[in-house]
Amino acid sequence: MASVAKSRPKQIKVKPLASLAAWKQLKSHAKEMAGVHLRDLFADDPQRGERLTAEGAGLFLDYSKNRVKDETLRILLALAEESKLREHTEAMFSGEKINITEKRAVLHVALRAPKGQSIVVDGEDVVPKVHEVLDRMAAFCDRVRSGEWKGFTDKPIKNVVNIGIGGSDLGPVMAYEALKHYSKRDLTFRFVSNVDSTDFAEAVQDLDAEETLFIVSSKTFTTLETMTNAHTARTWLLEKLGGHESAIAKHFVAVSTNAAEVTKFGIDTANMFGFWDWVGGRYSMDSAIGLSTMLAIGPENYRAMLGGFHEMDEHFRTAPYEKNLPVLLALLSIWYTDFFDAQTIAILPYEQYLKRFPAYLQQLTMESNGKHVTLKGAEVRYNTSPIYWGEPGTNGQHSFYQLIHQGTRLIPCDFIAFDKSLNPLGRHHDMLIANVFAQAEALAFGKTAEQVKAEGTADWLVPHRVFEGNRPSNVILAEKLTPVVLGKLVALYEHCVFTQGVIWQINSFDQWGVELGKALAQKIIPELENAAEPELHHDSSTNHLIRLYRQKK
Ligand code: G6Q
Repeated sequence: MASVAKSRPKQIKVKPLASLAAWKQLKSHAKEMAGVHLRDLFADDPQRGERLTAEGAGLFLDYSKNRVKDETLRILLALAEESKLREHTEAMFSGEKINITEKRAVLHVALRAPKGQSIVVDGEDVVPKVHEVLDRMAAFCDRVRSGEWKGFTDKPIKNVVNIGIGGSDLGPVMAYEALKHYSKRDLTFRFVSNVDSTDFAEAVQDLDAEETLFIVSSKTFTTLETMTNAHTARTWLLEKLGGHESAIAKHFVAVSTNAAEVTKFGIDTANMFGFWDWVGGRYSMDSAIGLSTMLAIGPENYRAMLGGFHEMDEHFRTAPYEKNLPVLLALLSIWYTDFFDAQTIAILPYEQYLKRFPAYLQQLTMESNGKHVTLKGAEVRYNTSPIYWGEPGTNGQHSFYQLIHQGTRLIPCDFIAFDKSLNPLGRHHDMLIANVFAQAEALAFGKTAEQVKAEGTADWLVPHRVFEGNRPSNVILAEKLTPVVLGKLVALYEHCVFTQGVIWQINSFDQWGVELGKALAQKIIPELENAAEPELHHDSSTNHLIRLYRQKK
């Protein structure tokens, strides 16, 4: 846990959100927009589908199927200005300690800053340090990928197991899956995160220890799940390799900020790749936490991915807000969350390789902006982060899309699709993309009772077959899923989350909400394990559950 400031550090001065002129205008404007249908908005403006689009860093955004008029956009953009988004953005990019509750800079943008750029934190330029680690990672990856790095029995590495959780797992898993097309296929990758022993057991059950490399990824190197799994991996490896402690150095490397704990574990710090406290866990997939990604796709592709991140950083920082993709996405999400009472946003990638992207975004969005107090510590009087969720298309269409089309809730959707498939096969890609466009069209325009009747539907059946439409969506298009494009997509949502946080006036960079459960688990572990019946001081339900488990285990 970070050191905590005694008094609240200075912040950029902004009036409380509810008292901003734009916020008040949005309140009354929302009443006006409640009855406006997308059918009419499109009918009134034949150019709408071309006009309400934006392009940034090579990504194309069609946001025309949102329940907005020009006036809505004008006020939303004014809200960004009134919230001093520019000033906040500069504060982040220049390394100010904007994570005030942990007294830390928030500098994931430095992880992809090109050589020669300078970003100073506490009097030190961090960009050269970033590149030094990247160079060390590249040299290591080259050795493993070429077979030069040998295990204890002199065999080259064939299997890589990343052990980490949360920010030290979700990014690596997502990126590995997303970029599998570019990966070295004779290396097997596994990811172990859960403290449930099944996760580890299944990950290694068919692996040869002599050819296996474990990456212990943990910023703090104290996380319960990761350290438990790392010790289990250590025992597993030693058992298989005749108990020789010296095997550890050949089969374990670490990614961490905590050199002391890494050494205690037995990993040589020569095989440790560092990062810094200004990289938040959920913003760390492009730090050394991406070591498994680099091993999979190679240093060149990895650097290309960083280039994609950086391009989106520059777009976010410099593009006017009316053409700024992260800002537009954020403003639209706030519009629905706070003025239409939308509880969730669906992320629907029409690209099989992005199957873990929604899960990755769940942490990025909800751990960042699932907050109930402002930076000043006041209870918020509006909704903050919606629930993000999703599955890749077209699978979702055969399950939960029913609710999105005809249910009682408003669920804004982000469709993500690509002009080209990485595995073109016959007509598959046209069919896939036809489904993206069809879903967005169906959600927006629906099907009226008259249309249903005109198809000869029996009167009693008509209501069941009506689609009311007016359900908003964004369509994000890119050429094809490359490392560069993945970097852009992740940075797009990172800056969207940042913009949301600035407007909601919350700290997007701490996560105190995960602490209480962790602390209670530490208390309960000995109560489950002690041979003697422990004295329990929980509530009656927790006490009862503990006793039952002890009887039955
Ligand atoms: C992310 C969170 C959290 C963190 C994990 C793993 O922003 O802080 O998900 O990444 O708890 O932490 P360690 O990397 O320290 O093991």
